[in-house]
Amino acid sequence: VKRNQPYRTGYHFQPPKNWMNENTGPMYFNGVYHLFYQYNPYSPLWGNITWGHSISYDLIDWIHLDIALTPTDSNSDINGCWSGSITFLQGNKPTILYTGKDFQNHEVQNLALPENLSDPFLREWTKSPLNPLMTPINGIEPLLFRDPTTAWRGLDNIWRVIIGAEIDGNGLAIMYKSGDFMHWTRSKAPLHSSNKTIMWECPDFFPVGIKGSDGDNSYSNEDQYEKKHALKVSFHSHDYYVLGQYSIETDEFKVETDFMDEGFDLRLDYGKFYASKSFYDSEKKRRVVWGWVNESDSDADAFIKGWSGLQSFPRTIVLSESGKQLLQWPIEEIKKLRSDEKVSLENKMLRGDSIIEIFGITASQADVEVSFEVSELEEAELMDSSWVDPQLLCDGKNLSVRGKVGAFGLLVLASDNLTEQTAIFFRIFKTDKSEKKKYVVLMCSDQSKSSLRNDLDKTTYGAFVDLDPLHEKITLRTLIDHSIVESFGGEGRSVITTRVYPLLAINKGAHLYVFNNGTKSVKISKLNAWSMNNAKFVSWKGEENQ
Ligand code: DQQ
Repeated sequence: VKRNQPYRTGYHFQPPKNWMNENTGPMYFNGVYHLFYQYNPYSPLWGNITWGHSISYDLIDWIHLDIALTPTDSNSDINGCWSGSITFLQGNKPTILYTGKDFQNHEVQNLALPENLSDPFLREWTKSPLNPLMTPINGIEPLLFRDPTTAWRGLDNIWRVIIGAEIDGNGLAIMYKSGDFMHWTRSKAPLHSSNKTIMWECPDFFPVGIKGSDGDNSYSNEDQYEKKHALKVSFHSHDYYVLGQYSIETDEFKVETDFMDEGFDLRLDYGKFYASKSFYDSEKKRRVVWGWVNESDSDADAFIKGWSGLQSFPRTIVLSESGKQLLQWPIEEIKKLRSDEKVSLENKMLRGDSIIEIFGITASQADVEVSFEVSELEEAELMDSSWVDPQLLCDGKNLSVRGKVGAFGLLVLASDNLTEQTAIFFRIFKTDKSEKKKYVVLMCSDQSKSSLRNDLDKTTYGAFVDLDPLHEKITLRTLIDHSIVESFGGEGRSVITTRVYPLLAINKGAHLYVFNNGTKSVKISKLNAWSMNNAKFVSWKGEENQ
């Protein structure tokens, strides 16, 4: 049914209808990418959770298959098939470990295997008769024990997996071990824990190469010295991560900085992006991550639209050159979607208080890359040492506040009279000369004027970007897709994803601008913007879904 759907996406993944939350168990197997996701087949609100299943050959176009896992068994999952992960067992056999809600609503961990490995789409999955394999005993809270990661094998050939939990009010990743993947024993020590957070949902634990993108899950002896590990966990509505050294001999994970440490707020995304999960793409030798981007409109709106929830565009994830953080970037396949409608600018001065419209592309479905240079850095406003929260800073210093170096950036999904606009911008501050870092780059995504509608969450988001504007260009890549805006600052050092629901700035009514609201000039070194074609979403019975 083609209804008027201004907020449905053109190239971000979504099922034909109903509720979707996080992706769970992405994988690449025998030439096919699989995406499973938390899915309510009956309603556009959360509930009746099953594993939706879609496949793709290129992570761009998708075929929706039948549901892979539904609640069936009173002792293991009758109240929901919640999140989990894929692990490849010996002989390259994919298996699912997932959390089930049993008849008492207790959270337990279960196993499922493909019914027929020669089916290229792996449409049917069979649950193990041994389920549940792990139950909340020995002090584990029965309602706070879920989301097993991809398991990995140590040099002793024993499998390890971690599971998100909360004990005594603290978040932790409990470790379990098994020789046969069926019988699991809880390790005394968790992989990691924190007394500064609540429940850890959807942990993700993976190696990141010091050089390049090697995020493979298999280990050799040297690996532990050459690779760092990232532990991502989801709490307080965001996906936080830490980096550290993991020893496959002792299972110790020594973190470099810890969750909620002052001054080290490492997140995969500083906007709307939760319960993400990554996988190792053995074909392209890279690690790819997806996050759940939920709605900012109301439950009543969900019924009008008939759906809720998006996946971010898949991103590669690598360790930065500095080794201090992760970098994310839209997978290269995105280029296939760029249409011939392209606009470019080069070396254009943007004076203080000026705005340029970028004509000639479909601004409601676009990919925009822009880089800025600032010559009058010395003139930047002084950073106050009490400004530690970038989100607050973006909120207080929003567009109505005139700065010196910045705000400059993009206005996306803007109406022609600018009454609606989503602003993604930078501001640069100078720190005290005695400090090592002379400039601070703030990146903001301001949704406060994104729609003339009022019944929306229009939170402004912000992040610091770890770049030196004295020696580097300030770059921004923004993916615009009707109601989702994903912005990558500083080559993927800080990412902010948001949801917006304009009334006027929809389809052909959407405009794109570059602006400089500061008093100092900035130079647009380069801007490229493309209209994006639609990705193809079909159900395997052949109907077009979007
Ligand atoms: N969503 C799942 C849980 C997970 C939570 C249930 C995070 O397994 O902890 O749909 O969004």
